[in-house]
Amino acid sequence: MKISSYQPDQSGLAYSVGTTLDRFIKLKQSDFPFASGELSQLLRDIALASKIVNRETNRAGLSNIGGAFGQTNVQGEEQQKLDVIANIRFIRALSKGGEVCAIVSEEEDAVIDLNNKSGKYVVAIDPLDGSSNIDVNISIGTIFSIYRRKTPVGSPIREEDIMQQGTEQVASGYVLYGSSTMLVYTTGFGVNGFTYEQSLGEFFLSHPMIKAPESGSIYSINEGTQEDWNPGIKEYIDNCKVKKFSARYIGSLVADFHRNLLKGGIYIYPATKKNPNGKLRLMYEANALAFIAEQAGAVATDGNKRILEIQPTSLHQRTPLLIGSKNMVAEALQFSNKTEFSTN
Ligand code: AFP
Repeated sequence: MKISSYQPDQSGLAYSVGTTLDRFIKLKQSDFPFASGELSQLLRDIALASKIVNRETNRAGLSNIGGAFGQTNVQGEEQQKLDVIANIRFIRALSKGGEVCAIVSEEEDAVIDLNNKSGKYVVAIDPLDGSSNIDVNISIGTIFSIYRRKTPVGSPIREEDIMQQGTEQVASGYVLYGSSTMLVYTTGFGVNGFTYEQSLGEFFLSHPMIKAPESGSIYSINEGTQEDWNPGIKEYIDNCKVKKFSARYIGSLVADFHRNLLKGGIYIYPATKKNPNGKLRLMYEANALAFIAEQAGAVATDGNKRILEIQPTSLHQRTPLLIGSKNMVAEALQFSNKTEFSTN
Protein backbone atom coordinates (compact mmCIF):
# COMPACT_ATOMS: atom_id res chain seq x y z
CA MET A 1 0.00 0.00 0.00
CA LYS A 2 1.35 3.43 -0.96
CA ILE A 3 0.95 6.26 1.49
CA SER A 4 1.73 9.84 0.54
CA SER A 5 1.60 12.78 2.90
CA TYR A 6 -0.98 15.49 2.22
CA GLN A 7 0.22 18.36 0.06
CA PRO A 8 -2.03 21.42 -0.23
CA ASP A 9 -3.29 21.81 -3.80
CA GLN A 10 -1.12 24.12 -5.93
CA SER A 11 -3.17 24.00 -9.13
CA GLY A 12 -5.30 27.02 -8.26
CA LEU A 13 -8.36 25.25 -9.69
CA ALA A 14 -10.31 25.09 -6.45
CA TYR A 15 -9.96 28.28 -4.42
CA SER A 16 -9.99 27.95 -0.67
CA VAL A 17 -13.31 28.84 0.92
CA GLY A 18 -11.53 30.02 4.07
CA THR A 19 -12.19 29.59 7.77
CA THR A 20 -15.72 28.96 8.95
CA LEU A 21 -17.06 30.64 12.07
CA ASP A 22 -17.40 27.23 13.73
CA ARG A 23 -13.78 26.36 13.12
CA PHE A 24 -12.63 29.81 14.20
CA ILE A 25 -14.58 29.60 17.46
CA LYS A 26 -13.08 26.19 18.14
CA LEU A 27 -9.55 27.40 17.39
CA LYS A 28 -10.01 30.37 19.73
CA GLN A 29 -11.53 28.40 22.58
CA SER A 30 -8.11 28.00 24.16
CA ASP A 31 -7.92 31.81 24.63
CA PHE A 32 -10.01 31.20 27.74
CA PRO A 33 -7.97 29.48 30.44
CA PHE A 34 -10.92 27.52 31.91
CA ALA A 35 -13.04 27.24 28.79
CA SER A 36 -15.21 24.17 28.69
CA GLY A 37 -16.78 24.91 25.32
CA GLU A 38 -20.04 26.44 26.61
CA LEU A 39 -19.27 29.96 25.42
CA SER A 40 -18.27 28.54 22.05
CA GLN A 41 -21.56 26.68 21.83
CA LEU A 42 -23.44 29.80 22.85
CA LEU A 43 -21.82 31.78 20.03
CA ARG A 44 -22.78 29.02 17.62
CA ASP A 45 -26.39 29.14 18.88
CA ILE A 46 -26.48 32.88 18.18
CA ALA A 47 -25.00 32.31 14.72
CA LEU A 48 -27.64 29.69 13.94
CA ALA A 49 -30.51 31.93 15.02
CA SER A 50 -29.03 34.77 12.97
CA LYS A 51 -29.04 32.57 9.87
CA ILE A 52 -32.73 31.92 10.37
CA VAL A 53 -33.46 35.62 10.93
CA ASN A 54 -31.40 36.39 7.84
CA ARG A 55 -33.61 34.02 5.86
CA GLU A 56 -36.76 35.66 7.21
CA THR A 57 -35.56 39.22 6.54
CA ASN A 58 -34.53 38.30 3.00
CA ARG A 59 -38.00 37.18 2.10
CA ALA A 60 -39.90 39.69 4.22
CA GLY A 61 -41.32 41.41 1.14
CA LEU A 62 -42.60 38.12 -0.30
CA SER A 63 -44.22 36.55 2.73
CA ASN A 64 -46.68 38.15 5.07
CA ILE A 65 -44.09 39.01 7.70
CA GLY A 66 -43.41 42.64 6.83
CA GLY A 67 -45.09 45.55 8.58
CA ALA A 68 -46.31 46.25 12.05
CA PHE A 69 -47.33 43.54 14.50
CA GLY A 70 -49.97 45.76 16.06
CA GLN A 71 -48.46 45.95 19.53
CA THR A 72 -45.92 48.15 21.28
CA ASN A 73 -42.94 46.90 23.25
CA VAL A 74 -41.97 47.97 26.75
CA GLN A 75 -40.38 51.16 25.41
CA GLY A 76 -43.71 52.12 23.82
CA GLU A 77 -42.27 51.53 20.34
CA GLU A 78 -44.38 49.89 17.66
CA GLN A 79 -43.22 46.30 17.17
CA GLN A 80 -42.70 45.05 13.64
CA LYS A 81 -43.63 41.45 12.89
CA LEU A 82 -39.97 40.73 12.27
CA ASP A 83 -39.06 42.15 15.70
CA VAL A 84 -41.32 39.54 17.22
CA ILE A 85 -40.07 36.75 14.95
CA ALA A 86 -36.40 37.56 15.66
CA ASN A 87 -37.11 37.68 19.38
CA ILE A 88 -38.70 34.23 19.27
CA ARG A 89 -35.86 32.81 17.15
CA PHE A 90 -33.06 34.04 19.40
CA ILE A 91 -34.78 33.13 22.65
CA ARG A 92 -35.56 29.67 21.32
CA ALA A 93 -31.96 29.09 20.20
CA LEU A 94 -30.58 30.34 23.51
CA SER A 95 -32.99 28.32 25.61
CA LYS A 96 -32.30 25.08 23.74
CA GLY A 97 -28.52 25.33 23.96
CA GLY A 98 -28.35 24.95 27.76
CA GLU A 99 -25.52 27.44 28.32
CA VAL A 100 -27.72 30.43 29.18
CA CYS A 101 -29.63 30.93 32.42
CA ALA A 102 -31.29 34.31 31.71
CA ILE A 103 -32.04 36.64 28.81
CA VAL A 104 -32.68 40.38 28.69
CA SER A 105 -34.35 41.35 25.41
CA GLU A 106 -35.47 44.66 24.01
CA GLU A 107 -38.80 43.05 23.25
CA GLU A 108 -39.43 41.72 26.76
CA ASP A 109 -40.49 43.72 29.76
CA ALA A 110 -38.84 41.42 32.32
CA VAL A 111 -35.75 39.23 32.48
CA ILE A 112 -36.50 35.78 31.08
CA ASP A 113 -35.41 33.10 33.53
CA LEU A 114 -34.76 29.99 31.45
CA ASN A 115 -34.83 27.80 34.58
CA ASN A 116 -31.71 26.20 33.26
CA LYS A 117 -29.84 24.66 36.16
CA SER A 118 -26.54 24.41 34.30
CA GLY A 119 -26.56 27.79 32.53
CA LYS A 120 -23.51 29.92 33.31
CA TYR A 121 -24.28 32.82 31.03
CA VAL A 122 -26.63 35.78 30.82
CA VAL A 123 -27.40 37.25 27.39
CA ALA A 124 -28.68 40.76 26.70
CA ILE A 125 -30.00 41.11 23.16
CA ASP A 126 -31.68 43.46 20.75
CA PRO A 127 -32.98 40.79 18.37
CA LEU A 128 -33.67 43.18 15.49
CA ASP A 129 -32.39 46.71 15.69
CA GLY A 130 -33.44 49.39 13.22
CA SER A 131 -36.62 47.52 12.49
CA SER A 132 -38.39 50.61 11.19
CA ASN A 133 -36.09 50.11 8.18
CA ILE A 134 -37.33 46.60 7.37
CA ASP A 135 -40.15 47.57 5.06
CA VAL A 136 -37.93 49.82 2.96
CA ASN A 137 -35.15 47.29 2.44
CA ILE A 138 -32.48 49.07 4.46
CA SER A 139 -29.89 47.30 6.60
CA ILE A 140 -30.91 46.11 10.05
CA GLY A 141 -29.06 44.23 12.76
CA THR A 142 -28.94 42.06 15.87
CA ILE A 143 -26.86 43.17 18.86
CA PHE A 144 -25.83 40.91 21.76
CA SER A 145 -23.84 40.96 25.00
CA ILE A 146 -22.80 37.88 26.96
CA TYR A 147 -22.01 37.91 30.69
CA ARG A 148 -21.07 35.21 33.15
CA ARG A 149 -23.55 34.98 35.99
CA LYS A 150 -22.16 36.10 39.36
CA THR A 151 -24.09 33.76 41.65
CA PRO A 152 -23.47 30.00 41.72
CA VAL A 153 -24.69 27.97 38.74
CA GLY A 154 -28.00 26.30 39.59
CA SER A 155 -29.08 28.88 42.18
CA PRO A 156 -31.97 31.31 41.51
CA ILE A 157 -31.14 34.26 39.25
CA ARG A 158 -30.41 37.43 41.18
CA GLU A 159 -30.16 41.09 40.27
CA GLU A 160 -26.35 41.03 40.43
CA ASP A 161 -26.30 38.41 37.65
CA ILE A 162 -28.19 40.73 35.35
CA MET A 163 -27.18 44.29 36.29
CA GLN A 164 -23.54 44.02 35.34
CA GLN A 165 -21.36 46.77 33.94
CA GLY A 166 -20.20 46.45 30.34
CA THR A 167 -16.65 45.79 31.56
CA GLU A 168 -17.91 42.37 32.71
CA GLN A 169 -18.91 41.21 29.21
CA VAL A 170 -17.18 38.01 28.16
CA ALA A 171 -18.27 38.46 24.58
CA SER A 172 -20.36 40.79 22.48
CA GLY A 173 -21.22 41.15 18.86
CA TYR A 174 -23.64 42.08 16.17
CA VAL A 175 -25.10 40.69 13.00
CA LEU A 176 -25.59 43.10 10.13
CA TYR A 177 -28.26 42.08 7.63
CA GLY A 178 -27.01 44.33 4.84
CA SER A 179 -25.82 44.08 1.25
CA SER A 180 -24.15 41.00 2.65
CA THR A 181 -24.84 39.50 6.06
CA MET A 182 -22.01 39.76 8.55
CA LEU A 183 -21.43 38.57 12.09
CA VAL A 184 -18.84 40.56 14.03
CA TYR A 185 -17.84 39.60 17.55
CA THR A 186 -15.24 39.92 20.25
CA THR A 187 -14.36 37.81 23.26
CA GLY A 188 -11.86 40.41 24.45
CA PHE A 189 -9.08 39.26 22.13
CA GLY A 190 -9.67 41.59 19.18
CA VAL A 191 -12.61 41.86 16.82
CA ASN A 192 -13.27 39.48 13.96
CA GLY A 193 -15.88 39.71 11.21
CA PHE A 194 -17.49 36.87 9.27
CA THR A 195 -19.46 37.11 6.04
CA TYR A 196 -22.36 34.77 5.39
CA GLU A 197 -22.06 32.57 2.32
CA GLN A 198 -25.67 31.89 1.53
CA SER A 199 -25.17 28.92 -0.79
CA LEU A 200 -23.06 27.08 1.80
CA GLY A 201 -25.05 28.30 4.80
CA GLU A 202 -21.87 29.25 6.64
CA PHE A 203 -20.20 32.36 8.01
CA PHE A 204 -16.59 32.68 6.80
CA LEU A 205 -13.85 34.80 8.33
CA SER A 206 -13.62 37.85 6.06
CA HIS A 207 -12.44 40.64 8.36
CA PRO A 208 -9.77 39.29 10.75
CA MET A 209 -8.64 41.51 13.62
CA ILE A 210 -10.59 44.63 12.69
CA LYS A 211 -8.82 47.86 13.62
CA ALA A 212 -10.77 51.11 13.68
CA PRO A 213 -9.00 54.07 12.08
CA GLU A 214 -7.96 56.59 14.76
CA SER A 215 -9.51 59.43 12.77
CA GLY A 216 -12.08 59.63 10.04
CA SER A 217 -14.27 61.97 8.06
CA ILE A 218 -17.78 60.57 8.57
CA TYR A 219 -20.23 61.84 11.16
CA SER A 220 -23.52 60.08 11.89
CA ILE A 221 -26.26 61.80 13.84
CA ASN A 222 -29.96 62.48 13.32
CA GLU A 223 -29.65 66.13 12.35
CA GLY A 224 -33.41 66.55 12.38
CA THR A 225 -33.20 66.79 16.16
CA GLN A 226 -30.44 69.42 16.29
CA GLU A 227 -32.60 72.10 17.89
CA ASP A 228 -32.73 69.78 20.92
CA TRP A 229 -28.99 69.11 21.30
CA ASN A 230 -26.74 70.76 23.78
CA PRO A 231 -24.82 73.63 22.11
CA GLY A 232 -21.51 71.74 22.25
CA ILE A 233 -22.76 68.92 20.05
CA LYS A 234 -24.14 71.44 17.57
CA GLU A 235 -20.79 73.24 17.48
CA TYR A 236 -18.97 69.96 16.93
CA ILE A 237 -21.23 69.02 14.03
CA ASP A 238 -20.87 72.53 12.56
CA ASN A 239 -17.12 71.99 12.77
CA CYS A 240 -17.46 68.65 10.92
CA LYS A 241 -19.16 70.62 8.14
CA VAL A 242 -16.41 73.25 8.09
CA LYS A 243 -13.98 70.36 7.63
CA LYS A 244 -16.22 69.04 4.82
CA PHE A 245 -16.76 65.70 6.50
CA SER A 246 -19.46 63.41 5.10
CA ALA A 247 -22.81 63.05 6.86
CA ARG A 248 -23.97 59.42 6.82
CA TYR A 249 -26.95 58.29 8.92
CA ILE A 250 -29.42 55.60 7.99
CA GLY A 251 -31.08 55.10 11.37
CA SER A 252 -29.87 51.53 11.91
CA LEU A 253 -27.32 51.65 14.67
CA VAL A 254 -25.55 48.45 13.62
CA ALA A 255 -25.12 49.63 10.04
CA ASP A 256 -24.05 53.14 10.99
CA PHE A 257 -21.62 51.77 13.59
CA HIS A 258 -20.20 49.10 11.27
CA ARG A 259 -19.48 51.56 8.47
CA ASN A 260 -17.73 53.97 10.83
CA LEU A 261 -15.76 51.14 12.46
CA LEU A 262 -14.31 50.10 9.13
CA LYS A 263 -13.92 53.52 7.49
CA GLY A 264 -13.34 55.82 10.45
CA GLY A 265 -16.09 58.02 11.78
CA ILE A 266 -18.22 59.00 14.73
CA TYR A 267 -21.80 58.04 15.62
CA ILE A 268 -23.64 60.26 18.08
CA TYR A 269 -27.05 59.80 19.65
CA PRO A 270 -27.08 62.62 22.17
CA ALA A 271 -29.42 63.52 24.97
CA THR A 272 -32.29 65.51 23.45
CA LYS A 273 -35.30 67.29 24.89
CA LYS A 274 -37.49 64.36 23.83
CA ASN A 275 -35.00 61.78 25.10
CA PRO A 276 -33.10 63.47 27.95
CA ASN A 277 -31.13 60.28 28.59
CA GLY A 278 -30.55 59.55 24.92
CA LYS A 279 -32.53 56.97 22.98
CA LEU A 280 -30.26 53.96 22.84
CA ARG A 281 -30.36 51.20 25.40
CA LEU A 282 -27.33 50.59 27.59
CA MET A 283 -27.69 46.87 28.23
CA TYR A 284 -28.30 45.52 24.74
CA GLU A 285 -27.12 48.25 22.38
CA ALA A 286 -24.45 50.57 23.79
CA ASN A 287 -22.48 48.06 25.90
CA ALA A 288 -22.10 45.47 23.15
CA LEU A 289 -20.90 48.02 20.61
CA ALA A 290 -18.67 49.76 23.16
CA PHE A 291 -16.87 46.46 23.85
CA ILE A 292 -16.37 45.91 20.11
CA ALA A 293 -15.27 49.53 19.64
CA GLU A 294 -12.66 49.37 22.39
CA GLN A 295 -11.35 46.03 21.19
CA ALA A 296 -10.88 47.57 17.73
CA GLY A 297 -9.11 50.65 19.13
CA ALA A 298 -12.12 53.00 19.03
CA VAL A 299 -13.93 54.51 22.02
CA ALA A 300 -17.45 54.85 23.44
CA THR A 301 -18.72 57.36 25.98
CA ASP A 302 -21.97 58.91 27.17
CA GLY A 303 -20.24 62.30 27.22
CA ASN A 304 -19.16 61.98 30.83
CA LYS A 305 -18.20 58.41 31.32
CA ARG A 306 -16.86 55.39 29.49
CA ILE A 307 -19.96 53.43 28.42
CA LEU A 308 -18.54 50.16 29.76
CA GLU A 309 -18.27 51.61 33.27
CA ILE A 310 -21.87 52.74 33.62
CA GLN A 311 -23.66 50.76 36.31
CA PRO A 312 -27.07 49.68 34.95
CA THR A 313 -29.93 50.33 37.31
CA SER A 314 -32.81 49.23 35.11
CA LEU A 315 -33.18 46.72 32.29
CA HIS A 316 -34.19 49.11 29.56
CA GLN A 317 -32.06 52.04 30.69
CA ARG A 318 -31.12 54.52 28.00
CA THR A 319 -27.86 56.33 27.50
CA PRO A 320 -26.46 59.07 25.28
CA LEU A 321 -23.82 57.56 23.01
CA LEU A 322 -20.75 58.96 21.26
CA ILE A 323 -18.88 56.08 19.65
CA GLY A 324 -16.24 55.74 17.00
CA SER A 325 -12.75 56.79 16.00
CA LYS A 326 -10.66 57.82 18.98
CA ASN A 327 -9.63 61.28 17.80
CA MET A 328 -13.10 62.20 16.60
CA VAL A 329 -14.77 61.27 19.88
CA ALA A 330 -12.05 63.17 21.78
CA GLU A 331 -12.72 66.25 19.67
CA ALA A 332 -16.49 65.94 20.08
CA LEU A 333 -15.98 65.83 23.85
CA GLN A 334 -13.87 68.98 23.72
CA PHE A 335 -16.71 70.78 22.00
CA SER A 336 -19.51 69.45 24.11
CA ASN A 337 -20.36 70.85 27.47
CA LYS A 338 -19.84 67.57 29.28
CA THR A 339 -21.93 68.44 32.28
CA GLU A 340 -25.07 68.72 30.16
CA PHE A 341 -25.09 64.99 29.45
CA SER A 342 -26.94 62.83 31.87
CA THR A 343 -27.06 59.09 32.42
CA ASN A 344 -29.73 59.15 35.09
P1 AFP B 1 -35.87 51.26 15.53
O1 AFP B 1 -35.48 49.83 15.88
O2 AFP B 1 -37.14 51.69 16.19
O3 AFP B 1 -35.84 51.51 14.06
O4 AFP B 1 -34.75 52.20 16.23
C1 AFP B 1 -33.47 52.12 15.76
C2 AFP B 1 -32.53 52.78 16.72
O5 AFP B 1 -32.62 52.23 18.01
C3 AFP B 1 -31.09 52.69 16.20
O6 AFP B 1 -30.82 51.55 15.48
C4 AFP B 1 -30.94 53.93 15.39
O7 AFP B 1 -29.62 54.38 15.26
C5 AFP B 1 -31.79 54.92 16.12
O8 AFP B 1 -32.78 54.16 16.79
C6 AFP B 1 -32.45 55.88 15.21
O9 AFP B 1 -33.21 56.77 15.95
P2 AFP B 1 -33.80 58.10 15.27
O10 AFP B 1 -34.85 57.66 14.31
O11 AFP B 1 -34.34 58.89 16.42
O12 AFP B 1 -32.67 58.81 14.59
